[in-house]
Amino acid sequence: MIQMAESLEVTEARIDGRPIVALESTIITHGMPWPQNIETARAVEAAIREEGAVPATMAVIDGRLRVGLDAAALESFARTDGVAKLSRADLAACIATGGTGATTVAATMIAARMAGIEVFATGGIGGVHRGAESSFDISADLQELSQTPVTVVAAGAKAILDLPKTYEVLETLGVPVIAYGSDWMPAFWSRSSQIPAPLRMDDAAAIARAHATRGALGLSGGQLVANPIPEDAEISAEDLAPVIAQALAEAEARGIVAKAVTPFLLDRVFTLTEGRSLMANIRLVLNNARLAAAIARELSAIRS
Ligand code: PSU
Repeated sequence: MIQMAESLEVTEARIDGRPIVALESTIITHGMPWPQNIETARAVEAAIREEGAVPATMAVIDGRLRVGLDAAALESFARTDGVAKLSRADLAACIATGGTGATTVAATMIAARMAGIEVFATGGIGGVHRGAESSFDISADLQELSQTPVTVVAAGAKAILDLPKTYEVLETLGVPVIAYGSDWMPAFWSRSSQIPAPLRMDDAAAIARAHATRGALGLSGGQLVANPIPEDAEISAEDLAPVIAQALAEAEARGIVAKAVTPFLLDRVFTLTEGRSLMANIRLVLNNARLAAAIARELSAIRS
């Protein structure tokens, strides 16, 4: 049996039938530097509570799958160096060997499904890396969205990726990609990618109904809700293009591959934008957390 350890707050919310929003932990350990990582993790949890839902940050600590971390566990996790990055392929091995690891989008979806949580907020999902036609580097997040019934709220896929190919793969996998309040797909740090949105919805209730309807139809998999970064926080795609190109060239020159690619690129973009990318990343995660809480509230109303 898998030992899932729930935080008191999550257990109480479950008993009271209050909405719960899952959060991932790779963004804390691999996506942002200390101390902005813990500050963001706390602010995201607070935003979800303000919106009337309860946060459940997922992680594996000493072989236990944690659903919701208390303040002390969150801080010690954020301070720990060298934590493993867990996706679908390594989640079981980490639990079985008593290890400690941070959950990516894919692993967080698996944990959320086990815990009965249907809505999850993050910054940006993984996707098809640029040059994937030779490297074959495609994030396991995409497959997970096609298998696991969790609605994931993100600012689209990260702009370091090949966005057109990422959305092609999601289409092939039958994943609903819903832009929130926009006809265009967002591009993580920028509001628009110039890629038309496959679906558009303008309110949380519609997104919750679409989630519940997929379940009623017996369709496997979740939904990707792509929520554009707030206007006053965005970095223009023109400003970012040369930065991303330089970061990608450096990754190639240094032979960075597999799981190390995304954290390396995010770190280089942070340095090359003198921290602006991190400020934007924090704002978009907060924005996603609020929308996810609203969707979770609507879904709880449907379920009750
Ligand atoms: N959102 C962010 N920063 C991040 C991530 C999401 O704002 O670092 C993480 C998520 O855990 C996602 C991972 O699953 O990046 C993608 O990694 P990869 O490309 O190796 O699949």
